[in-house]
Amino acid sequence: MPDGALDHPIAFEPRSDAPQALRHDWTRDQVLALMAQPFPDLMFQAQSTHRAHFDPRDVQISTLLSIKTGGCPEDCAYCPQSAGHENPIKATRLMAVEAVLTEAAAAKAAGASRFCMGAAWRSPKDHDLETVCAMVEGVKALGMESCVTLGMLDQGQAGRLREAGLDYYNHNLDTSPEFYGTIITTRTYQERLDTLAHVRDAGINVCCGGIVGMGESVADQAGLIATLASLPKHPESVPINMLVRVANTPLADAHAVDPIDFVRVIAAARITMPGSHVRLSAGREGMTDETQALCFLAGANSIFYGEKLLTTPNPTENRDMQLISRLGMRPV
Ligand code: SAM
Ligand code: DTB
Ligand code: SF4
Repeated sequence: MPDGALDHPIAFEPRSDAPQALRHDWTRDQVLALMAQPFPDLMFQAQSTHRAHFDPRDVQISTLLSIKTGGCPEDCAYCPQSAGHENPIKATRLMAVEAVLTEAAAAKAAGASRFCMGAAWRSPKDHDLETVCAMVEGVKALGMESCVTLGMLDQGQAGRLREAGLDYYNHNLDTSPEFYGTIITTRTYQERLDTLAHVRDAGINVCCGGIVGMGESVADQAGLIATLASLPKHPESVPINMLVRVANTPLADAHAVDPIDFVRVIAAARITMPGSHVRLSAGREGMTDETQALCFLAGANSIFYGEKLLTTPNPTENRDMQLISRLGMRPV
């Protein structure tokens, strides 16, 4: 342990003021006003909210695996798995259940509590869904939480996944309703909202967030957060991704995001969705430890853990455990 921080844990005392009632009526302008505050005020508000709902030392740890890579018919401009982009990534078939469970067991041994499986589909075919259900059952049997992201679902498919014991379904809104059409044309924002409603109605926890750094305005970032925070129930898990600029995608040359601006988006997610886990998601490989520390201070309390996301690199497990330890935080 680099600094012995975990040898001297601070006692956690929740703030005396009770957690505030959750709001579901955030407007884009209200979120913009939040984000435009002086940084010290924004961070104070985010910290106060975070501490009223969570132990600020805890970082939830999820590991990702791409169970079916590439060859995707959708045209998401950020994504290396779209078959429509130049020199797309090689497409693979759906992995075998046993191979997936071997990876899940390794992730558990490395310290992950949730195993997230992603497939590059527009929506799952029925026979593939059965295979994924067997994976979900196997992950559960290992004593881990399960999450899958398979594209659009109808109500019956969501119900089938719930029956198999699925804990979380990841389906992102990605950006604001206004900016969305410049990023994806093959599926609508409303279709995404419909899938989220099916997942919610099936009784599965919702994991839903978006991406920062695709050329959107601050108003679009606020619009994404306001839309998420105005869902009938807040997503239990809110992944905030910093765009990973992948060669041969239309966003390969997007402008880099100012890390402070990124922290402001994390803080806005924390303040508007106080009881949700906010995940500092893709993009950590290119971030300094100090930027990540600011994200945790702004209320991020979950990460993707393991050297690969779906197709792109993530920090090594060693680097992450050292950072968590240096900050006196702890994986959960
Ligand atoms: N195909 C399914 C779908 O789109 O619903 C599931 C997998 S998809 C890769 C899951 C999410 O990963 C996307 O919605 C997007 O938010 C995120 N993502 C994909 N490529 C990314 C990139 N280059 N940088 C940051 N986030 C990315
Ligand atoms: C999410 O919001 N981020 C993850 C997960 N949900 C599935 C995916 C990030 C993908 C980054 C690009 C890649 O590795 O292909
Ligand atoms: Fe396909 Fe998902 Fe990538 Fe879009 S984000 S191209 S749907 S894998």
